[in-house]
Amino acid sequence: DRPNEPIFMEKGKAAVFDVPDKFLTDRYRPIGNEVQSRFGEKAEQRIPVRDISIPDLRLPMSLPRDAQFSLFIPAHRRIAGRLIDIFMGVRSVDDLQSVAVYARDRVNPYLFNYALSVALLHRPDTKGLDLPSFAQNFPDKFVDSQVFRQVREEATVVPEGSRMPITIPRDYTASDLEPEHRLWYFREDLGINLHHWHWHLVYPFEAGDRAIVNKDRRGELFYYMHQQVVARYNLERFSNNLARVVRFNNLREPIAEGYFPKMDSLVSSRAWPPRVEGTILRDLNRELDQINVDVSDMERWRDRIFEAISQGFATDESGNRVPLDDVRGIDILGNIMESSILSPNRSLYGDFHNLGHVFISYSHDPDHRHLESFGVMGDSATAMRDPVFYRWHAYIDDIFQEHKTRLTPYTLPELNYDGISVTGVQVSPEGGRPNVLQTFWQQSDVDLSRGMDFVPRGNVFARFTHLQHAPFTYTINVNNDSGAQRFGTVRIFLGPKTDERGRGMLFKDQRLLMIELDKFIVSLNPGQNTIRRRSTESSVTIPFERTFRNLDVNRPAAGSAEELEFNFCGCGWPNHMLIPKGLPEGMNCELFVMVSDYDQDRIEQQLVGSCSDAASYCGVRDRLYPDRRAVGYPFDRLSRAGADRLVNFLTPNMSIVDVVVRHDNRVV
Ligand code: CUO
Repeated sequence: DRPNEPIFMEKGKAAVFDVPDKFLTDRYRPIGNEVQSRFGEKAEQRIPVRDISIPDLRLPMSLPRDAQFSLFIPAHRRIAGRLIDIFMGVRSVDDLQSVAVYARDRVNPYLFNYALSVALLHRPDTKGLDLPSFAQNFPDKFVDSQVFRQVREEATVVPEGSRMPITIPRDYTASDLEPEHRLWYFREDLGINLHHWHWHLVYPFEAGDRAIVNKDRRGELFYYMHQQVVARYNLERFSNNLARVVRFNNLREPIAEGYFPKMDSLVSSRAWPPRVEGTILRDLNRELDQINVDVSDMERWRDRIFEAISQGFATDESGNRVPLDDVRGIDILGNIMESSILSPNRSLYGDFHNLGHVFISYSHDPDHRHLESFGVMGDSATAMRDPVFYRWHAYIDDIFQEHKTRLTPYTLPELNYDGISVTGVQVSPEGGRPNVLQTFWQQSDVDLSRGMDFVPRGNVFARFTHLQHAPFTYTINVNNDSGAQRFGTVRIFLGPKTDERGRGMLFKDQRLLMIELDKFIVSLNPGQNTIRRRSTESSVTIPFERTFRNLDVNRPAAGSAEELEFNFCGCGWPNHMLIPKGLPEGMNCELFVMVSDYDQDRIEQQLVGSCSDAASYCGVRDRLYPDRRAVGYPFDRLSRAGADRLVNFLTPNMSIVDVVVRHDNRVV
């Protein structure tokens, strides 16, 4: 809580930890003035901290307390890696607590929160601990800064219990003059940004302990999660009469889109810098961040990556060939492009995607002459707010697709499931017509008090508006003619029926716009089977309550097994953003359902109690990715010859149905 405040120490202890003058009340007490204590007698629980010999924190402490912190900056990564190692290395939870208490008052708050979160997620003895929502600790990364003044006013004037939520305006970052602003509800959505921050927390690209990075298929998931983000964004663009996002493939070209975040950092007390329209990337030379890299470095790395793709192999540091084949190729390429420490050759292929974030986020002050920090693209909690995020990732995805289109298309036996046919598909929204999905606006409250420093204490809520849809149920009829019980994986995708000009789409274009809605295993009895599945059960999403975890509705009892599951699993697309907004007159889409052969999909492992309910984009904690197929299957490759449209691609175990997504512009 309250990242900028010191930890309260009982008398005497402060001397041991030696934090001079950090605590306002301590500064006044020696001269005899009575100052109101912020913690005082109201503390319900006092936690004794063991006095241990503290590891060397000089490197983590080299980042100033009031600096911005970004994992995209190589120097910051090294600092974070050191602190993670320290938190991972202490022997017991008690010792971790002592080091954490000590570090909390000395280390930059963003850095501290990140390193401790990674350690708590990865230490075997802390896996059951609750991580508070990041948006509650650092609300400054998620909402309009004007809210904070109102929150403080409310807290000072109104007693707890009578406080009313502060309403965050619906679209505060730009006006209708800016067409890109139509996408505000997607780019600035709390749940989407939390998902992205959490994904990168679960899949860090650098750490002293290689095991933290080396998770099953992490490079492939980097490709897939971001590919799906771009696909989802494009469906939202169609929902706003905008064409597909234009990839940012010429690093010398001015960036047409500007972005003005309207956010202030509560840690650095500085505004997040904006980027004006037409900004050009320039060579970076920032002494403070130890960054000295040219745009031409980026171009060289990109050319080498393209060369590896076209040759079908990368070259490792010893000069050996690393094949980029059908199975492992995409995972290796993901690590090369991102890049992570698993890249076979970082000196050759560089750090293309990460430094793209850095170049863009420093484009307003590339040589630090204005003493400005990075823009929103420099932080995984804020990057998705900026329209250029999608242009950058559209380009990254385009390079991945360069590899994917070179793979052998799936053959009929790789797609079909002998004896199994899908004979009918329907979606039924609650209180609506079949095959018509309904979206609308909803308001939810988030408690900001954890991240803010004010007295008297107590909850203060911010109310914001987000997209929502009527929950729906899939009904899928499957015929099993094999004469025996069989198992299948049901794969459900949604895609646009037509392109931005209203024309039918070729498979090679449409496959890139297919968004995954769900994936689950079914048992099929001989004969007719009817499968029913609710949209809230989606393997892509986490439940609405988990995104807005302070709401207390449906929150499991403290200490219960359900609570552990509830707390672990912050990674996952927010359920309220499962389907695109659609259009008032209805957006025409195609819903695709496939039942694949489970014998070829299966991964042998125990999944119980391991946080597997948003596995499609996030994988499963401490487990293998629970699907043997390439992620994105069957849309990750080109269609077989002669099947240039989705309808020709279908085998008997697949089916499509026309679905309309209709938007009601009211707050319901
Ligand atoms: Cu998630 Cu570029 O990797 O933001």
